[in-house]
Amino acid sequence: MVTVAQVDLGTICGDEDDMVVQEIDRVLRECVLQRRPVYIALPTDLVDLPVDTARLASPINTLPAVTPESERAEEEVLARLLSRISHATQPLLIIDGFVARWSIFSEIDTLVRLLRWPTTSTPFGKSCVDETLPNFHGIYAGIAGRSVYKPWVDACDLVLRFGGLDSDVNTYGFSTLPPERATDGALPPTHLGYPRAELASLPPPDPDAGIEQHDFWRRISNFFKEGDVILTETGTPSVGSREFVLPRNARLINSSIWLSIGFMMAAACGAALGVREILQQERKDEGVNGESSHREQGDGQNGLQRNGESDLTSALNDPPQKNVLSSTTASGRTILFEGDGSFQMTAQELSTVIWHKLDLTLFLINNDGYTIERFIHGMKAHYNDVSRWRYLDAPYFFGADMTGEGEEREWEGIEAGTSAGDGEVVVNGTVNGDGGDEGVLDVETGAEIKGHARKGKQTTQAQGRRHGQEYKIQTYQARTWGDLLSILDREEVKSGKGLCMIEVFMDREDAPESLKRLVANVVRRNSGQSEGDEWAKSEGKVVEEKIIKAAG
Ligand SMILES: Cc1ncc(C[n+]2csc(CCOP(=O)(O)OP(=O)(O)O)c2C)c(N)n1
Repeated sequence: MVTVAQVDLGTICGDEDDMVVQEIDRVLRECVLQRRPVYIALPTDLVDLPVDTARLASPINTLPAVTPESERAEEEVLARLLSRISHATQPLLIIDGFVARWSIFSEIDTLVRLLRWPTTSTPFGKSCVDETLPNFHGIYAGIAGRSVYKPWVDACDLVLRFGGLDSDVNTYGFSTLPPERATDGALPPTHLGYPRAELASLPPPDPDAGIEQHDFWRRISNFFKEGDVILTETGTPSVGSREFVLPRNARLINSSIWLSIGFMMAAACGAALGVREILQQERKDEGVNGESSHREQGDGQNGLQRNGESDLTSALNDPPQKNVLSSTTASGRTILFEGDGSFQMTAQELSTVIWHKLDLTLFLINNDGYTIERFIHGMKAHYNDVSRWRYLDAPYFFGADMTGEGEEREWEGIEAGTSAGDGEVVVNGTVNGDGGDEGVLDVETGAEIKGHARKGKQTTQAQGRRHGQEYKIQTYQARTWGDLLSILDREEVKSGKGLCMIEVFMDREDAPESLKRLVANVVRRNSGQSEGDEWAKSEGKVVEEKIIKAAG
């Protein structure tokens, strides 16, 4: 059953209107209490039924029912737990995603600080633990993670997991579920890695280098601010985002169970609308209280600059993460990482974003098709290819007014362009590394006149207007780290205001390391070989050593 409570109001007789409102309250209570969907069937002939409004005066009781039995059971569990906690010699905390659904960020934060145990997260639980804390060691990825991590976790004598979701994706093929019995014997080394310190010690990227999956996801963390809402679409963005190093009170939304591609584009609309409402509430409150609220932004930095041990430790003194994003914690930015294949499923939601003038920063990962699927099955298979869209033209198509005052359009760096006469340029360009794109472009607009030409690099800025209100549209393309860093350095991009689309080109056969490991392990398992140990000898081990070395 998908829903946790149901009622068909059509089965209640028309004159029992009190029963109708009681039933609605009962179902809504379960919805809030269990944080799960419910179902209310409302027949059209009941819509106009007058009901007594007296019940609206008192809020629905959403506290769980407490009985003497439940209290006794709670005490017993607590006593057992406390005894295990005080006797644990190699304990671990795993913070999973239902922590977000139950809004217990602050409670979890307090526990993590008090215990100071090694703490890890899961794909679904990403952002549920304050990643600035010194005892945070990134996501535990089981057979897809670092070779040192799994044996260490398997040797733990106590693993406490909060908000667990046991889907295959969230548990890396069930390989992260704690073993049933503790293991005795010599303990393996405890170097689980410190993502924040590793990010800080990465040397700057070569500006001329192409953008690759192995370090893009970690490096892009420098763009994040406290209180950002970040969404990552199923595909390499979702897998890659497990490498993010998040500031405090950032919220990461991904799918770790159903994985329908295109979902995040629509979800980003909802998230951006929610962020706007939170901020509008702030303005209303200011009006009521006559005082201006200020953002709780900690040290005023994005929290990523911390790297030394003492700096990391000082994070313990910072205020805990908030249970609910509020006008004082939300940055106002909604940031979506979306693959080109996924974007093609629900691109029309961009129209909704534009229509409602939502603030959205959209990183469109253009790797020419279904890359994650290529790795799973059919690296060169045609069914993993998609049509090559001109993604940055989408705002025009979906109704953005780009003709208003203050428009500024530039077409930069048309590759190997030679003049082909009045206002035209011949292009011998390379798109997605496969070369050979040729054609003629209009030099003013970048529009294709003949052949299959693409713009080398397109930068568009427009101050559109709709119903008299300004709504900024920006579009950019990044093929190298130099391109990307200069885009991210622009104040108007950092602000997160309006719609900002950044098309990031990556190789079609490139994937995050953990995806490569997972696939390699699954292939090995399917062919009857053992998991894990084999991996240590393979290419992934070399990459892992490089990361650890870079982090000192
Ligand atoms: C509705 C739906 N159709 C198909 C799939 C299978 N699927 C999972 S990921 C993926 C490809 C995603 O491609 P893209 O968004 O371009 O991301 P990439 O991995 O290439 O970066 C597909 C087709 C799915 N999960 N959901």
